[in-house]
Amino acid sequence: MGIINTESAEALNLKGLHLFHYAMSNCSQKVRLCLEEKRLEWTSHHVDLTHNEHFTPEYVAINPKAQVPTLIHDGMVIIESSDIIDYLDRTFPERPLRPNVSGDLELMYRWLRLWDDTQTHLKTLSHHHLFGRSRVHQLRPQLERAARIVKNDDLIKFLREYVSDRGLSEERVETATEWIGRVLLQLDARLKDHGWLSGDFFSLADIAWCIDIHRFQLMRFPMPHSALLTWYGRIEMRPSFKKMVLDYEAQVLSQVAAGQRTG
Ligand SMILES: N[C@@H](CCC(=O)N[C@@H](CS)C(=O)NCC(=O)O)C(=O)O
Repeated sequence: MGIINTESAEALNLKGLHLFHYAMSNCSQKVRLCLEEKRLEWTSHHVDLTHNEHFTPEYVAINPKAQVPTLIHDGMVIIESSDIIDYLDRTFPERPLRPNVSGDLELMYRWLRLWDDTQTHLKTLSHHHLFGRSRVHQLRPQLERAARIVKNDDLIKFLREYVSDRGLSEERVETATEWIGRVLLQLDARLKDHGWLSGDFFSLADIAWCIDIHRFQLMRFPMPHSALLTWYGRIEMRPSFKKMVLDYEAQVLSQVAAGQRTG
């Protein structure tokens, strides 16, 4: 479980649920969707990745990995989006988002672990196909200063490669493309004869993966998977999806389109 022992007075003093998140971040979208499905009240702290707000000493004191999202519940800091949604569903059992049969529950956790392992590849393809070079200008002057305080070698390595003149390597992009292709087949195979990813109702597994499918659509990743698209179409109609995913990201996307910024 991604609990962080923080000495940040700001974090320790927060009461209730506080989410540090970014509108366009898929990991943040996943947590916002979960909060809304469970009808939980929360306080928003928007961390603008395009302005490197995740690299400020104040934020790094709360989340040393300098990533969003971070949940703070009555002073307790939890990072890692899969751990956060699991925590929310365990702590607030009303409107459960987990199957009650043990085999189905195991399957839900397997889908969440696969989601975690896919994140690095989704990040690669998001930067390659969607964000392009739009973060480079803001990141370059601040990256080495951030590298001195952030405890996240993978993130720093990724961003160094991204801001380099050469950009992300072809090998990285190819590996990500192949990975995602295989994962989409796995998801589609499950959904060919099941309505949901685990058990027989909407669960944390569906929350996590619908967010990534949305991202693949945005980047126009080929998805000729009919069962997967039918399942996604049903989730996209949920009011929670519109409120916590589409409405939040609309503003960022319009700025990307205008060539101003991205995240
Ligand atoms: N395993 C983490 C991954 C978190 C992550 O990758 N967050 C991204 C946004 S989705 C981030 O903060 N990136 C910082 C950056 O790109 O500079 C989780 O699931 O929460």
